[in-house]
Amino acid sequence: MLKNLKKSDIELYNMINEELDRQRNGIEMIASESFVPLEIMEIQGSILTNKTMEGFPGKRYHAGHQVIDKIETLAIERAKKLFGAEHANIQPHSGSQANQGVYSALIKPGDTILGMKLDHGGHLTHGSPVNFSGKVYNSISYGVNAKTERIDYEEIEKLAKKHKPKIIVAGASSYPRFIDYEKISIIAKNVEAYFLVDMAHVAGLVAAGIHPSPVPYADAVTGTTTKTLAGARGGFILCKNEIAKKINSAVFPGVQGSMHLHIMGAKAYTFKKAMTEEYKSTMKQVAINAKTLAKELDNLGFRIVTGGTDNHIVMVDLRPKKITGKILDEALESVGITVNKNMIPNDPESPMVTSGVRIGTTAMTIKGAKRKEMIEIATLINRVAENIENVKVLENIKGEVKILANRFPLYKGEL
Ligand code: DSN
Repeated sequence: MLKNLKKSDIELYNMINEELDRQRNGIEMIASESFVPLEIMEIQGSILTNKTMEGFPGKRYHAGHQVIDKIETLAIERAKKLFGAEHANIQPHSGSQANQGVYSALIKPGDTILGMKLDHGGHLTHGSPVNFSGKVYNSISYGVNAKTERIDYEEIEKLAKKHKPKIIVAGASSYPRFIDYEKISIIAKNVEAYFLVDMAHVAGLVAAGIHPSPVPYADAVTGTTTKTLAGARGGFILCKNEIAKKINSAVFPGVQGSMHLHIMGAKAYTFKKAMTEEYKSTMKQVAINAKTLAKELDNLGFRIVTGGTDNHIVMVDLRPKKITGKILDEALESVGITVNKNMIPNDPESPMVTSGVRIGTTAMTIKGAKRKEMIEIATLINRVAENIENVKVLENIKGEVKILANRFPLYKGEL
């Protein structure tokens, strides 16, 4: 795929190959990652990248839009069909920009938004003080119940009544359980707030019918075509027809200028692929694998946040093993297992240290891993956790990781 680059920039070519080796020989368990089909890389590397285009199909600011109009319409229609949505905007460059688009379509700077706390599982763009969402808007946050570690719907209702937010946001980046979208939509309706669901992490599971869909309940739903959708690197917005015009003009010209047409083409393919039986059965396996991994880690003495998982995420509390997220994250990386340190609810450690790690099963499931491998991976993780300073044991585990990873060749003979 990179034969021309090899001739003109060997330094960069070698770096990309170094990363390919890492992806091939390691066990990838970052919850927001996946391995994309070759078609996605073909489209993202296609001549679509040459075109500049602003506006929407039939209403453009640059000439030469006939084919692009057809491709964007194809992506929009597929997204609507896949999720049963009235309207789709597939232009956001990322999930963050999709959220920015929805906020700027529906509310004004200084208005109140109510979203999930970042350290309880939310996302930066749901009102974190270090993000535009917490700087531009008056951000109030809800969290999880201290005992159950599940979303505290009573707290959402109390905060909504007290602060009268203009938008209530549901969705998370490190929450392993289903979210009751209907319940939050009723709370939003009662305080006359818009209801935004950011389903970036679970969009693929929603598409496959493994996870409840927020589409019937939310005014707007944002997502990414990466993560569980396992396709193009970008964002999208679904909404009711009633606010479609506002959403479109908030994305362009409100938040973005010209579109990324190579990514838009890849989004059209992502939505088609997500309608296939093959994709649905992979997503089913993603959820089975996450449940298996959670159960095995629990058996091995880790504490699983909320006691299990409904999606692709396993949140692990490391305190029973007397290590931090930072320590385990680094030790796992040294043997080729990639996870990320992550705050757990009411974490006594700082975000750079943390008491937990977040583990996701999407990428390895796409490679072909099943329950058997999840049991092996849990054992490997436990051996690393119990031998953090034993260089010899870690070296042996590194070899075992490579053997396991290579049972599922990535793009073998295809690149
Ligand atoms: N939100 C980040 C994550 O979940 O890893 C990246 O999208």
